[in-house]
Amino acid sequence: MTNSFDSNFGKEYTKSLPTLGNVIGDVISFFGHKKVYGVGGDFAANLISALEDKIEICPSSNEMHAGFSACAQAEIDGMGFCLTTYMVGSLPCTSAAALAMTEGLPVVFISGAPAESEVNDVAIHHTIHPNNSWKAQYDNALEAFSALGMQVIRLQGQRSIGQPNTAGEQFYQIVANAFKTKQPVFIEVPRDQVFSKTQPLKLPCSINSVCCGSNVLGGTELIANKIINELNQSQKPMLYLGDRLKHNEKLKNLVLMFSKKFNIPFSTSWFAKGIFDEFSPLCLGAYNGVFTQTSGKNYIESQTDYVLEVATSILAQDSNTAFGTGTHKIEAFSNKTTLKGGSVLEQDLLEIFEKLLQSDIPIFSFEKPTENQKYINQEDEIDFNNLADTLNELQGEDITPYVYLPEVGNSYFASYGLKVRQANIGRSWLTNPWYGAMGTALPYGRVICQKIKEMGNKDRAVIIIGDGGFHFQLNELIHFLKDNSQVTIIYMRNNIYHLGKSSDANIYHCNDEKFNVHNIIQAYSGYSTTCKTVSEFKSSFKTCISREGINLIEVLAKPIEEKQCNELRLLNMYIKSKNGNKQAIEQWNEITEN
Ligand SMILES: Cc1ncc(C[n+]2csc(CCOP(=O)(O)OP(=O)(O)O)c2C)c(N)n1
Repeated sequence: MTNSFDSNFGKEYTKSLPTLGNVIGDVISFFGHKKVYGVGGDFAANLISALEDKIEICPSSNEMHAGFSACAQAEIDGMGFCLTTYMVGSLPCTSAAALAMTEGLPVVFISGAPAESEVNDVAIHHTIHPNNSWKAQYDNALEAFSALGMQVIRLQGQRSIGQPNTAGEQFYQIVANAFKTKQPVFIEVPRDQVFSKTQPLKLPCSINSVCCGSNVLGGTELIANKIINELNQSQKPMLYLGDRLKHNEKLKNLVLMFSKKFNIPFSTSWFAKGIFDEFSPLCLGAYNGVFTQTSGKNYIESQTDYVLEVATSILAQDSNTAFGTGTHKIEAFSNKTTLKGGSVLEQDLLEIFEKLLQSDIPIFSFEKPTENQKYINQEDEIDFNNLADTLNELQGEDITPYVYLPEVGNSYFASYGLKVRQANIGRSWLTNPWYGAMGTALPYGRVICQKIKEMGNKDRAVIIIGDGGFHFQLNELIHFLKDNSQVTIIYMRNNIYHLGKSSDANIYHCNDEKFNVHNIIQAYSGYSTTCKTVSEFKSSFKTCISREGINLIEVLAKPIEEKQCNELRLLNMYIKSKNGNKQAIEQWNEITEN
């Protein structure tokens, strides 16, 4: 099709037309990003050429890792971008896309695709069909991502003489939608369209103007009045904060100002861990019923007389509500106002908190309950049962915030015992707590290390990971080396996939006694050591966080009951009691009755 736009819109307009590749670069930059994570391939080659001068395209060790890194980018920077080739490259990202859907992350998965002129009767390599197929199929990746519930699009070229294509605008609109809805999107870009001309965009003046902005939900005044009324009758109110605050810095700051102005303490859900400073005099820690051990627990359960719950999930999520054990006192709290937030970008909650901040509310007297001092014998073996307390001692003595990246497995559950500082990068505990995919800690850690460096090296990245989890993804270490990242990895070695293990079947054996992790770390020019006792661990940890590059501490964890963390012991007891185990039923009743 000819590009005879001149006679239609005039020469000046024609001269102003950018290429699609240029617009894609501008839109990615507009949403605040100079980085994309990906793996190349022939269908993505034109996209790479078009973007490489504007945007840093960070290579990942495979596409799933690129997708996970883009998820981490969305967690800390509000939006993530992933670039792959057609089908063989995009399909491995479906796991990361599912994670992004579940965790509410606006990640843009961009895939190269066959040229529009290539789409006809000929089967193209990387498409999915056997050699006896009767027809060519091109849309499997679009359908696969769409099946996850995501918005998907293949950008379209010019269709009408004189009318330039609207592919640039299509790209902007779907990316803006990801931003507004906090959901991932999938975009295929036909390779012949990358250098074709598209209609020019006039981008909004800032990211804050992307959304229509106005809150169409009414009743703010009435809701605020109800809360003011409740607060005026209360002596010991509390805020209970959910993870939907993680992508709304403005609302998060308003809520914190509100808490501070009226001296109202706050607690968070498990999934909102890492967003707030748990060392703050107003923070009662992350709460999850019987699984909580903080000193704040008693205050929450026996002293609080009114709860204002903010930005928690619409649907109750089992692991965030004490696994349905009925011990989550806030879930069933009778004197509670729940503000879930229904409007785009929580505009309704912003209005309510702006109003509350100006209202006539008493200043409450609150003093944080003193921390139960935990005694740790420094010569005890270090294991999951004392790991969190040991790290808490280290973090308590160190003003440099640690950014914990627990991998799914025992490490994930043990990490709920950690007390976190407010990190300079905005998050001090980061994983995929709800989706629970193993294989993310290193692709996430890589992004966090880059971010820490960009922000002046004021935090320390600490990955806690089982041996099964480490072996899932250790090829990503090459990028820590290339990026010259500073990281400490706590390698909890028990030679099996322990969490969820239900027999001695071979499938649970993820490691071998003969495996030497130090040789691997040496290959990545890193430092490593093995620690047996708490005191050895503490001294090695201090060395690791002060060294450049990759650092690893091997902990020889024992997969036995006494060495498990409290959260896991309870969970296992609960599961056993549900399965009719008499001793477990008795133990469970004893714990939950008081
Ligand atoms: C992608 C993925 N595969 C499988 C699982 C199920 N799973 C959860 S924890 C776990 C074992 C973890 O073992 P390891 O990393 O060695 O840590 P440990 O629990 O032994 O400390 C498995 C297989 C999962 N959550 N995600």
